[in-house]
Amino acid sequence: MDHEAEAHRTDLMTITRYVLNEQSRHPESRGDFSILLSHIVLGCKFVCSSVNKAGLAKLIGLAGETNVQGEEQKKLDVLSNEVFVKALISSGRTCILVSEEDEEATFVDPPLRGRYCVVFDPLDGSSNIDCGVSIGTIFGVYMVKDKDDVTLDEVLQPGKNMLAAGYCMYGSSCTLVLSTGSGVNGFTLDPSLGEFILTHPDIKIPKKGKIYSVNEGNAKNWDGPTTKYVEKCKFPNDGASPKSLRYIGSMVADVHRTLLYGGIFLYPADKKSPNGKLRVLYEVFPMSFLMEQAGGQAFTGKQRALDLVPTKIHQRSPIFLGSYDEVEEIKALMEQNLLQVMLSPLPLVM
Ligand code: FDP
Repeated sequence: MDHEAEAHRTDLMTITRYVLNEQSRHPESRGDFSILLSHIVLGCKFVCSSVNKAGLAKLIGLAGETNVQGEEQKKLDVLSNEVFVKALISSGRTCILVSEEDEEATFVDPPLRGRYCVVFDPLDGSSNIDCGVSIGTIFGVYMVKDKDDVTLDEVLQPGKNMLAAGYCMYGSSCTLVLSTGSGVNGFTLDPSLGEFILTHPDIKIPKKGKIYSVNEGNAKNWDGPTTKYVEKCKFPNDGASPKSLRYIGSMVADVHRTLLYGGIFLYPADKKSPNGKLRVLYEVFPMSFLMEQAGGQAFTGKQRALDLVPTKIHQRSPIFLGSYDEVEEIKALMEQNLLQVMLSPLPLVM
């Protein structure tokens, strides 16, 4: 046995070590955030293990169905929600939870309350579960001033007020990408150790990208600027090469690729869905937070995504996010269109 190599293997930057290091940079910190994060990490590990076993354990049946043992089966997204709700409440550090799976927000009982609100989608991209495509958990964290006097307004805040955001992707490997407001770091689960190891330190998105990612099946209902932008990706008029199209249809996977390789991910408004499809609190905000922290941008078509003030917990918004220069282009096209609309005596055909 190569003892030296083994000893070297133990000198790893685990997510726990990373968070404790970060905590020590804030002497006033009481360690509450580190505890909260360790519970989020536990939820991710649990869901990762369930996702990996899904095909074998027949966890992918319909919620409410019974399996051969006569036990009620839980669909993976229902199970993942229960896992995260329990993990977050048992941390003793949360006061409000907003989950994609629950119509109403959960107010944690006063004896178990802490200062954090967590907004999350426990298993995003669920239409991809049955075919084994990458899916993920997305989360964002806000902090309240007074945990004994909390209202829903604590989570109806612009994304720029989030303290932290991240996602965990259950794919060919299990990768947790996190920002606590000073850059973005990626950790990969080492299944033999059961630990997330820092594998992608200080992620920076390339300033320009060669990939666009969108559901082009909706193209006939897009507005003018979106159509123009995508046309330009395919038929650039400046001598550049056309961009490649990559669309998995699972936000975590599409955003993860965008973050690492650069490019743009868009889920725009269209005539059928004027607010787009993706949810502000637990899809648009956390991903926009990560993009900005990695040097990219996120835009709703009208404003910086993180400036949006949601009025409902399950509100939707169009989103364009990714490399700085790509989002700049979309912004310019939107602005141009707005100017034309203002100057035109006749309404433009969308
Ligand atoms: P899903 O419906 O499979 O849960 O908001 C959920 C989401 O997936 C995102 O993960 C994904 O980016 C988007 O919807 C895909 O929507 P389309 O199928 O309309 O392209």
